[in-house]
Amino acid sequence: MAKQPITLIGGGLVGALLAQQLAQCGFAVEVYEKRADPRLAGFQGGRSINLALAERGLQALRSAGLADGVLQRAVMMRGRMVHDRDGNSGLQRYGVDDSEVIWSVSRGALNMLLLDAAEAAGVQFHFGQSLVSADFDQQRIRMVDEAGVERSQQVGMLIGADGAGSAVRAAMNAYSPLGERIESLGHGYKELEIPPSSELPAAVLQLSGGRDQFALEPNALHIWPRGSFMCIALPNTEGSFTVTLFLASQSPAHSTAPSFANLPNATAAAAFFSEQFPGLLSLLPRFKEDYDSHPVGTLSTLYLDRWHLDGRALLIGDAAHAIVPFHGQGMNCGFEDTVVLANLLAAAPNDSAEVFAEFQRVRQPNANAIATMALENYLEMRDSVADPHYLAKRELGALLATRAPEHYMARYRMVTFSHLPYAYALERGQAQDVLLEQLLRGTTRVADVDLDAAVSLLRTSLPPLPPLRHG
Ligand code: FAD
Ligand code: E0Q
Repeated sequence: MAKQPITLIGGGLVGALLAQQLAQCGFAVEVYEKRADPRLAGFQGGRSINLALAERGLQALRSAGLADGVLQRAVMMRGRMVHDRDGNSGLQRYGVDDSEVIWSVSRGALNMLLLDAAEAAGVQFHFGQSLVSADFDQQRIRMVDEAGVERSQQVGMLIGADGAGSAVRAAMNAYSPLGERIESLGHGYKELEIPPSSELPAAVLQLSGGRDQFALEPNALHIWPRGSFMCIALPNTEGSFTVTLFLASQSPAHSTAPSFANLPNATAAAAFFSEQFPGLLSLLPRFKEDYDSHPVGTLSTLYLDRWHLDGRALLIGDAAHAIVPFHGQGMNCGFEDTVVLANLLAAAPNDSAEVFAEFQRVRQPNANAIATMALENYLEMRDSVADPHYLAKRELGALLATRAPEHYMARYRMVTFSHLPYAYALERGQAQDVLLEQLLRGTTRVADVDLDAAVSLLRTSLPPLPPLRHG
């Protein structure tokens, strides 16, 4: 029996990678993407926006045969470089050594690589085609192009990889409610840019000698935590950094607390930056232009009761489970989704109802878990990276991980460097945290803890960790 053709909406990161894998499994795949083809001349050279790629995303790229190509265009990040108010900075390693690092990749370059790979695998793309509605009884979709011209198309299996504002989700929800809940964080973000050193005045580069084109340490994710707001910076291959300011959208009524509403333009924001991020501001020669021309992005978590409409339509990636970005896992989670779905569909190509239900059964608990952990990480990033109790727990955890690696692994490492399900990482992290709290009761000095006793307690109270990776 011939395989049902698949229509994918959205040729972003998750859509393009899923399309490539499905085509490799022998499916006929068509992708409709709202934007123009980013590979065409004229679309390159936009602003560089980057993301952190970690083990889960890398594993999905490996299984698609694309990991090496992506890593060639990535910058290694060993840890987070925390910059305090006094201008001091220090590196907190993410993993135990250089085998546990994450990678800064350009969103645009990654998307183009994935589009090339999908096309080479036989996927047919239709760019500049935006889904406007879907008729699930007739199995027809309607699209509109940039000129406003509409077309309609018969579809087999419909998959929505059209991101957090998914039009497929809206159509499914109108046909049969999905139990949608969107929780706004109340904080937004704005992107700015640190150019390569050659574009900065020599005076601000006193401290960056030997780093070649980079104005800051290249192999780190930089973070300037300031309590209720923060900036981060990720390196780009050309020597620039993309900076993101995370800040409350609104302030309480009559309050002058910083927020995007209270800092509507670069003039207002410059004073705020020179007070809160003086060293950083000196590395942002285009601060005014960037601040005034780049939009404020919004941040929310999306929860759905149901991700599919029997066997007719399914949501994947941000369309199903958009999360806040503070663990750097949205794309990684979406990439992990694609491998699970491609494997299920390859095993039962004509039983989409069963496959979609199984996909949701496997992935939804994990999507919920990473949503929770991403929200928790925002608080951790903003405040506790400098809190003595937090630092003591971190230090004790690191000692336990060295002494009993089969029994202890920091939650951050399980999320970032293992293939253990996110739901497992959340649950195990809670159990480990209870133990650390118990061991540190009444002290913030790790030296006060009897390590031999701590290790025995760990071994008797928690089972060994499962194998960390597969495949
Ligand atoms: P998208 O990337 O949003 O792609 C959706 C695609 O669908 C787009 O190409 C869009 O044009 C298209 N589309 C939309 N509507 C239609 C329509 N009606 N018809 C046709 N096509 C349509 N994740 C990480 O793993 N690491 C990070 O460091 C990280 N940092 C982040 C920082 C910020 C500030 C934000 C906001 C997110 C970050 N993420 C990160 C999350 C990551 O960006 C998303 O999880 C990821 O892009 C999801 O991919 P997607 O393909 O599902 O959706
Ligand atoms: C990572 C890597 C946008 C963003 C992406 C990230 C991370 C952070 C803070 C942010 C989390 C961390 N982190 O450093 O703990 O590990 O991707 Cl804000």
